[in-house]
Amino acid sequence: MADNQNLYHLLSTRFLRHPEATFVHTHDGRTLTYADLDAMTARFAAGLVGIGVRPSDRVAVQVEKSLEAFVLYLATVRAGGVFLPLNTAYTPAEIGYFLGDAEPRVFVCDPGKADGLSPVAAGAGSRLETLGPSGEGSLLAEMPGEATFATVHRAEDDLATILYTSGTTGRSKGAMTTHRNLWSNAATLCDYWQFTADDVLLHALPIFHTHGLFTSSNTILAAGASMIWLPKFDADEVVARLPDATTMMGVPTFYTRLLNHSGFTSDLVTHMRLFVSGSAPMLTETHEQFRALTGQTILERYGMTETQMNTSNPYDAERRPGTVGFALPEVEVRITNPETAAVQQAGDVGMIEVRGPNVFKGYWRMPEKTAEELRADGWFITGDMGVIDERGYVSIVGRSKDLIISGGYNIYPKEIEGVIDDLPGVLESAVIGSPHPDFGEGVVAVVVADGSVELTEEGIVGGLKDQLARFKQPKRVFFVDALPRNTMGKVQKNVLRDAHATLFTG
Ligand code: MLC
Ligand code: AMP
Repeated sequence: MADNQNLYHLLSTRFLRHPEATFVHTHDGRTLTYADLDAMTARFAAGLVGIGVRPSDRVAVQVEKSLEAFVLYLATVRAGGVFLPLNTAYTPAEIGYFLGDAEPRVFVCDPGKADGLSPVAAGAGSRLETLGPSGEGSLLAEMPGEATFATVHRAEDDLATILYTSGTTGRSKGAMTTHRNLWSNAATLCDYWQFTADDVLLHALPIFHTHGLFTSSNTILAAGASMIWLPKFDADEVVARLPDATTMMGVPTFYTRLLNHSGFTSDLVTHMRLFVSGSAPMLTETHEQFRALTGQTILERYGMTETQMNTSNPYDAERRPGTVGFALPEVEVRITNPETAAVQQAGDVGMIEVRGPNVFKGYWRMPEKTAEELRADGWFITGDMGVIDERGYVSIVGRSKDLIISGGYNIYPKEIEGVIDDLPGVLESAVIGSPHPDFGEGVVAVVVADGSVELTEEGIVGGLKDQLARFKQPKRVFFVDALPRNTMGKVQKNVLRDAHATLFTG
């Protein structure tokens, strides 16, 4: 049999070189070594097998960030299962779709949400377990006090995780990521960003997305480095813990909030080795403010759920604001004409396509969607428009997909419009993103009434409450007599964007 390609096996081969080294400091004062981590993942993996998780079974999880939640990810992978994390903001209606589509063996939710979610889990044939932020709930009672566990053998192309990403049309798609995908990106980023066992990452990202779960954490595990584990981004807490860290990764909102914090001074960060930003465009102005205050240049990189990290500004050479740097080692990036698929020259704007060991396997149970976006020869069509300059720096100049990125979360207007259009009294709607000083973009809905019921801004937002996660709900709603359309009948969102361009920025 070929060597075990299980991500956990590959990571632990590295981090167990120094089992006594610190893996994590939690916000509530716990410290774990890598030996502790290995023992804990063994217990959790044995417990998961005990409750029926077999290789390739999905384990879906919607819980608050905690050390136990992170160990659940590693243990699922160690047991050969497929980890499926879900945003804590999703409503039961949204969760119902994911569970119905993925049919997980086990669904773990917060104890406080169990009553509402138990019919949803039952409907999908999933066993329900609970896990709270302090380890409370039913799940840990299933874990043996001690266990040895032989990491389940996996081939490199076997699935390790599924992360759902919304679509520009219709249903959310489960991006299937393999052990090889995760391992290659972890090993590459560890080298490219020069992580060593001496690093301490301040981890304030959520762990239900690529950025917090893979890009940050797997890179640390590959380096045998340590983390300061915060439950969420809180600027006061980050300022208090930065002196103990050497590096931080975040979305642009983290950095704009830090720049607005009076305690964030250059003295606080002179010892820091690296600040990384991604998941959303960082304004050049933010890059410049950060550099002026701290003397450090944020390293911006570009990734996505389907591919993890694609490009990065260099560690040692010039980091150029407004660009996302070079294709990572082993990753190919090209620009194509969106209509003809012809490969463009340096300097020409077009569709960004990506190929490499980081590119996912396809969308769960959606072969047609997979074929639309993933070419047979391995190139993934990202939906981002970009340009590569003579020196190889990639810049993202727009998106061909109708997408809003708010505080690093992707929001697909189509999904919001569908729910608004179903509200009584609505004829149609258009959802756009407007520049927002905190979130980068803020969601705005423009609604046309059908005259049957009187509509108000509060009424529209209230009508979405049970159906859409709060972060997706419009921050403002406007009413118009008709949506602007071009001669083809297509809604002119650019006209609406222009009309509301300074809504949040004054
Ligand atoms: C919270 N709210 C948001 C929001 N986050 N609204 C819009 N966009 C967001 N991102 C709303 C809440 O619903 C609430 O509304 C109010 O803001 C305050 O909520 P909160 O929970 O206190 O917010 P806060 O903790 O301040 O969260 C903001 C944030 C968080 C920016 C810290 O959103 C965050 O951690 N974002 C990171 C997302 C991320 O990890 N993305 C990576 C995707 S991977 P109200 O009205 O009820 O008060 C990817 C690939 C790659 O893209 O390249 O990395
Ligand atoms: P997601 O589907 O949540 O993984 O989001 C991926 C999308 O985020 C990409 O397709 C880009 O549109 C966007 N993105 C990620 N990093 C950056 C960045 N540094 N600059 C601009 N956009 C980015």
